[in-house]
Amino acid sequence: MTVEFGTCNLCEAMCGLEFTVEDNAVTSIRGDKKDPLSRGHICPKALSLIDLHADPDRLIKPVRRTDSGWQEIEWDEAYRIVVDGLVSTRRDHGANAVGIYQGNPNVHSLGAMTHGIPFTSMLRTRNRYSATSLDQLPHQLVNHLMYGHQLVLPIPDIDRTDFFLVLGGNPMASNGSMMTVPDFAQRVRDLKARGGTLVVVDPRRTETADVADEHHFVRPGTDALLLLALVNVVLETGATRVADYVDGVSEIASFVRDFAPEAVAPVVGMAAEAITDLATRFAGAESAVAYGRMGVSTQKFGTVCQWAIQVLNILTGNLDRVGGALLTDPAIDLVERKIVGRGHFDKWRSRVRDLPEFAGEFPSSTLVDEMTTPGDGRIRAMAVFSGNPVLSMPGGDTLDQAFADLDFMVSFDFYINETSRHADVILPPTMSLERDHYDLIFSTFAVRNTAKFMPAVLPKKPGAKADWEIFRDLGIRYQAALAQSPVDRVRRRLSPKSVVAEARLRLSPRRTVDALLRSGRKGLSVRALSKSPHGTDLGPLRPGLPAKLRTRDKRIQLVQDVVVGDLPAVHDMLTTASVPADGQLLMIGRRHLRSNNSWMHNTARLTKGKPRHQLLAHPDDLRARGIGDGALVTVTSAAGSVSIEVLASDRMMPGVVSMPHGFGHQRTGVELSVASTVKGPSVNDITDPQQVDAVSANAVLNGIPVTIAAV
Ligand SMILES: Nc1nc2c(c(=O)[nH]1)N[C@H]1C(S)=C(S)[C@@H](COP(=O)(O)OP(=O)(O)OC[C@H]3O[C@@H](n4cnc5c(=O)[nH]c(N)nc54)[C@H](O)[C@@H]3O)O[C@H]1N2
Ligand SMILES: Nc1nc2c(c(=O)[nH]1)N[C@H]1C(S)=C(S)[C@@H](COP(=O)(O)OP(=O)(O)OC[C@H]3O[C@@H](n4cnc5c(=O)[nH]c(N)nc54)[C@H](O)[C@@H]3O)O[C@H]1N2
Ligand code: SF4
Ligand SMILES: [Mo]
Repeated sequence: MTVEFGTCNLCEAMCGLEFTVEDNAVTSIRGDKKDPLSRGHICPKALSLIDLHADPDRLIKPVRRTDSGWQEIEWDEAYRIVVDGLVSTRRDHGANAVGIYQGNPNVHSLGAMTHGIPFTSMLRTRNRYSATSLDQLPHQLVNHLMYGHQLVLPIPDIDRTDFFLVLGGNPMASNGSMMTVPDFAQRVRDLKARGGTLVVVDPRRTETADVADEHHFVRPGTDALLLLALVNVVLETGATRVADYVDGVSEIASFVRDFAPEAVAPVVGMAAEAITDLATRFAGAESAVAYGRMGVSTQKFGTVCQWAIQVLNILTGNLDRVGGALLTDPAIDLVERKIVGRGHFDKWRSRVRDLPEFAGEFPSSTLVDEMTTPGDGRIRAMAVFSGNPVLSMPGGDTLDQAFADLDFMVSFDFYINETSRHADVILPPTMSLERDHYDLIFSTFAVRNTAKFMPAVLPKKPGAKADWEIFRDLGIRYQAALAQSPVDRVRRRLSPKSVVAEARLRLSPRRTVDALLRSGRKGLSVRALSKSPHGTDLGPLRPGLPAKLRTRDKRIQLVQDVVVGDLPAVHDMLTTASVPADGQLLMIGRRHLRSNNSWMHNTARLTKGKPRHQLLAHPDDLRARGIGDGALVTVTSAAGSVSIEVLASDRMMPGVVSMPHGFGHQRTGVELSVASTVKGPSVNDITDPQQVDAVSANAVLNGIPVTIAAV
């Protein structure tokens, strides 16, 4: 028996874990009390790493879809089929005929970062999609515009703040996002113990609202009004503390003049006095920070919301203040080292709906159009990397059919899921206990600077490959096949860039991380980090502006034309019928501690307990429709309808219903050995791919008008 230490990669919190290993198996997992960031915190998901490792349904070797079912094949054969499929599609229909989707777990895997990215760039397609545009695209766009780089993200200094305002985030269930914050609960207890205040704004009284000092309901999709009103009060009362590297304050004052608390209150659903009071306390606090997550990103005015949050923090002097929002100093600085580019916006547009790219990706809400609309440039083949678009993207039903209609498809996944079931070949990587880990991404978003290198805890199963090995093998074969392709057009595209990419593929993630650490400022290395298996503490976040700005003039311009161009539409909510039509309700999403997006439903240990898929609705809304608690209802939106049980809950704002995403597993006939108790339809059969944030084209997953009726 040995005891090993490492990091959980299942969500953004980066919890330190202590593993007991016996006979090549992990027999117990505990929170690592000595981890300087997570300090022993752990959630129920971490334990299910044991189940994932042992899961008989997990693929170890590649499988091919045949008329008589799935067939296990050797890696060489799988590579040959995949290279053939990708190269022939590119040869016959052009590089853009191959689409790619990079799902959420990509950013949680070191190998997918170091090797998946060079591999996907070899495909040279403009049809790139990812979970970004179902999620945090407005954050990245606002960072890019205001701070000059998509990853220059100010992080709430939760451990020192006096006033924490959370809009549309539920870290008690999600464990934090765009803010790596393990043990949120303890951090909130500490905040309160030092006399600080936590305020939550959410259309549902969430688990986070339960631990807050104050919770305000807000009508879904109207946060932009609320935030502009908060800015209005701050400016009207002269409660500003603006740094000298900020431009545009007087213009902002004129933009927000029409958004006084009295004007927005009836639409937002909060009293005008409460809005004024919130703004006054926020601005008057020694330090304060506003933070908004999924609920304010994946809604109609996602970009305006994220922008207004920055404006509020900046005007009140809380950007770059201890206890406000601070930039991080990760050991591997993706921004400073130019490992990730600053991003670009609207350099080109999508074929069917003319939607803007961001950092070379099109919005996921238009993937379905690009797959189904005939014509030059239509997607004929897809490569899906750790994702499940059929359940995670609006228009899931149509996508299901679109995936079935492709000429060729490959999935990189260790499960046959609702999307990969359409693949010609599935390439499964090892799971996290079997691979080295260093968190490149979430170290950049953490509330404290730390660094940890986790060596693989378990050996690979016989015949298995790590994701980086798959990308390496496939990338080299793909390049070779392209070079032999008789089509000149293709050969000319074998640029020196591809040669560099191939060289990068040959370096293991461990060696890549080591090289990056050694060439960094802190004189670290994998060896040095390995001496501190619990993690190396690099200290609290520190102020660093304007030096750390990536804007060309090292200044912050508050007035961003592409964003303020959407303000008239925000203003329209005050005059037009923004409250849904008679009988309509507004639907929002939901996450639970014992769920993880579209997967992990086949671990009995994680999913035990009462069902969690139901539509939550306020008892008054059910009574008004003559619907009993527990009844089966049809939920209908502009995009479609699904049937689901309702659960009466006075935690819901009246007029609002909530349905979680990631369900809908029974639709497909994907059989699991573990009897899954997880039932419920996929909410993305009724979210609408046509509804996007007008600025960024991010998906609208919250604030969807629906009607409900008893079945
Ligand atoms: N309506 C609605 N829709 C939503 C959301 C919402 O709130 N509401 N949330 C959105 C958000 S924020 C996100 S991030 C997306 C997530 O949606 P997706 O990007 O589709 O990601 P997951 O659902 O996490 O799917 C993960 C797949 O990756 C596989 N996987 C897990 N780990 C690995 C690995 O290490 N390697 C490989 N190759 N595969 C792996 C799993 O088996 C699973 O099949 O959903 C979005 N969709
Ligand atoms: N256990 C678990 N943890 C997870 C995940 C998971 O699936 N399960 N997913 C991970 C991923 S991919 C992500 S992106 C993060 C997301 O992290 P969070 O954003 O913290 O998680 P959500 O539960 O989606 O929180 C969104 C909140 O917004 C509220 N909301 C909805 N509409 C509105 C609105 O119009 N205005 C306001 N103010 N609020 C609104 C919802 O009621 C909800 O409470 O969680 C991560 N962590
Ligand atoms: S909170 Fe996230 S990182 Fe921590 S144990 Fe749970 S799933 Fe893992
Ligand atoms: Mo996400």
